[in-house]
Amino acid sequence: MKVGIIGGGQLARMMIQASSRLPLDTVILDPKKNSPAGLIGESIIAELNDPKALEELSNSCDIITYELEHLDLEILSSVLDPKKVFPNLKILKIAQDRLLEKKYINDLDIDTANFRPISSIEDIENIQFDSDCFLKLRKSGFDGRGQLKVNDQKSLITGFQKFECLPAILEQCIEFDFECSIIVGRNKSDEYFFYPITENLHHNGILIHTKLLNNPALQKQAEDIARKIMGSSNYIGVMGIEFFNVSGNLIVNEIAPRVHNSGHWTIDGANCSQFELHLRCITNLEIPHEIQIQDVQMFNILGSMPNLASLSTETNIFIHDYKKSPRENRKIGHINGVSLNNAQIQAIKQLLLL
Ligand code: AIR
Repeated sequence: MKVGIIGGGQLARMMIQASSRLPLDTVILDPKKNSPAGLIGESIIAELNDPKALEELSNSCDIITYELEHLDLEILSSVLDPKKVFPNLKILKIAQDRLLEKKYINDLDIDTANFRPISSIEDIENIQFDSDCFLKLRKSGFDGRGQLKVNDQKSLITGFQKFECLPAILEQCIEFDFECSIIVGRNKSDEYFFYPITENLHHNGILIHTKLLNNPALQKQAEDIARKIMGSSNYIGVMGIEFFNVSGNLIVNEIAPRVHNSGHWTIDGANCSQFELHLRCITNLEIPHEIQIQDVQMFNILGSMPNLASLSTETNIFIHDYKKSPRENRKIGHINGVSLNNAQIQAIKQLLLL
């Protein structure tokens, strides 16, 4: 069986690495010859929305998945056989658009931050601010891009103009205790595999550190929310759901219809990584019925690769280099540490300037 992956970034790279344990072949579609995934696997080199290349991918594969959500849905729908695409294009459409996403989640009786659509300067005229808000582009923003904090009409108008008056939402800032997420897989037989929720620390909207949360009450809430979202959308594959924890109540921040950065710890800390789980779910390979988890944490490497030689001899520290060129704040690798001692945590934080 062959799986086609749209996109050749680090998420595709880690899926290819996981596929070596499975009876599967993979091919990616990416415009760059030396994309992180293209460096280790077969690729079709073309733009992600090139209809001919998508058709080639579709014809040569039994199953199609994607590793980023900012894709041209019209082209995907016209070229790909929807029976082959997982997660389905309906949930991709929702996850691509912050307004549709929030409405979808609220319609399931799940809480999000309060929001309102902003499509024109007129929409801003009657807005009264009683707290800080975020102006967020409806489409194409991730890792803190396409977001601005605003606290009055003037800053909102300036922000909206900075975003070229593109469709946006105004979202109330949530005063949370901490941010957390769950990674969940669901297969075609409606079986679920839940990882433990993790607490996530962000810097300027970019994830920097993830550690396991042992909190049965929050875990149950997160699993219930995941079941509602994934069951109602007939979701097949792995999904990441990000939350704000407000006094023990989980509020959904956003969903990712793919493997997710806050699940990278699963490579070295679980019996089945999120990448393997995703491939198993979408190809109908059996998924594990029991979960075995180690005490693991994950640190993102942003910008450029520091000299990590001092860590490479530690047998409980695993360095993952995506082989990307350096760029400010770019996710270029991560470190997983199993049962780290305090000295090791300090050493990692120092090397990564955290
Ligand atoms: N990605 C997808 N959605 C969010 C993220 N972080 C991953 C995918 C994608 C890559 O980040 O693997 O291909 C793009 O990273 P960059 O640094 O090239 O923008």
